[in-house]
Amino acid sequence: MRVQNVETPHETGSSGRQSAHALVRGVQRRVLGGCTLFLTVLGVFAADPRWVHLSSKTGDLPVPGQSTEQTGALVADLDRDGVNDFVLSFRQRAPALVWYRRRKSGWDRYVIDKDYLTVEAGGAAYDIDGDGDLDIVFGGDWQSKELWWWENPYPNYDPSVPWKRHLIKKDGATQHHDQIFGDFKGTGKAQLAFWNQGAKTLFLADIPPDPRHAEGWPYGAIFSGAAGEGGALRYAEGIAAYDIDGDGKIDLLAGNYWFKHLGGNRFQPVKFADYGGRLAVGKFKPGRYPQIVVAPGDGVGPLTWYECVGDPGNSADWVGHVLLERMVHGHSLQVADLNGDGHLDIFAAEMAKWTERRPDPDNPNAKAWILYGDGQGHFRKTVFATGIGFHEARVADLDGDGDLDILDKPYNWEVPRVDVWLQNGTGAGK
Ligand SMILES: [Ca+2]
Ligand SMILES: [Ca+2]
Ligand SMILES: [Ca+2]
Ligand SMILES: [Ca+2]
Repeated sequence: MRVQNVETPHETGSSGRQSAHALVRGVQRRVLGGCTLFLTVLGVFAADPRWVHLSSKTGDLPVPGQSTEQTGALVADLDRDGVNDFVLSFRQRAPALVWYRRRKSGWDRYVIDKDYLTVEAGGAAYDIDGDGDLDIVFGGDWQSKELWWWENPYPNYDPSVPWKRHLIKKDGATQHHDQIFGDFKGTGKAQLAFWNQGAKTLFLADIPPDPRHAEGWPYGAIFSGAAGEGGALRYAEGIAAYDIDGDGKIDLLAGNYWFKHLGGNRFQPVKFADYGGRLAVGKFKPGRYPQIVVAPGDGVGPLTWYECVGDPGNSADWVGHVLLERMVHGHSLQVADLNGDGHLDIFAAEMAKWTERRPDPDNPNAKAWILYGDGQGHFRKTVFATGIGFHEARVADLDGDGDLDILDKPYNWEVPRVDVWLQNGTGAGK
């Protein structure tokens, strides 16, 4: 793969910036040059969305809990009323998981797991036990060898009764940052793919026939080794699912690879980028294949999108385009048509704080961007927010009025805290 870059890095004295430059220089080795990054159009755009900002800090939503390390956020319609709800995960203090149930107006907070667990960022939702409601998965962090799922008790949501927690994995190495469900083996039933950073391994687990009574799930490695970490990126992370080669079968992506299924439990890893991170996939321009967006999650580096210019199974045929030269802990990355113009857009945002011991923010001017796509592979960059810490932000319709909203729970910036930006407020009649 190679990367096109349009901006020359500006040197400064900060170590973080130097780290970013190391990454950019790394990808610049493959620079083709002369590419125009952002289509600069002097013309009239459709009005950008108006955002109504709600926060637990101003009493608009219940406070998440007492934990000052908020790790995961997951959007799903848990109560099957057709409107999304969301789950937040924690470590440092109990409870381990809460969910926010969308009401006609506002949210009610319920505890899913009242215990103390060291939950890592990530999370996935799927009807694991096949009873019609979405169950949820989260994994343990560097202190835990465990990966869990929680059984949705629909329709009985008693705030005093937690959901039943089950073990998927209880031994091996620690840290499980990112999971996703998909039928990657083409069996007709989804499997669970998960990173295990302590083992530097990507695993694929089969849902057992009777998951409520299983002691654990059978799982096997499908990839081990480096997957896009290095430079300022601490470990391989990021996971996504999309039909990358257009053969009609869903493919798994993780780190800086996508994985073509060869049969059984065998997959062919195809490197599409030098560096991995948060991953998102979508079609940003016409053509047979989708494109892949990479943001530096727990590290510093560029925001880049990669397109296939030949054979998606050939690493050399993936070409990168740098969208933002430098993101600082760009742990939020979402692809969606935010403004509803029919073209996919990119939401990307930085953390403001991650160091536990320092009281002040590491990155006080943290930025969030929306890059509006034109459907032809060009983007118009806009700043969504400055000075707000984002971590695992999600783009979804959170109030059920048909337009896309934004969910943010910072990791340890001004915590405990959760924020929602509703697009144009909540529509009339909803
Ligand atoms: Ca719901
Ligand atoms: Ca279920
Ligand atoms: Ca759009
Ligand atoms: Ca909405």
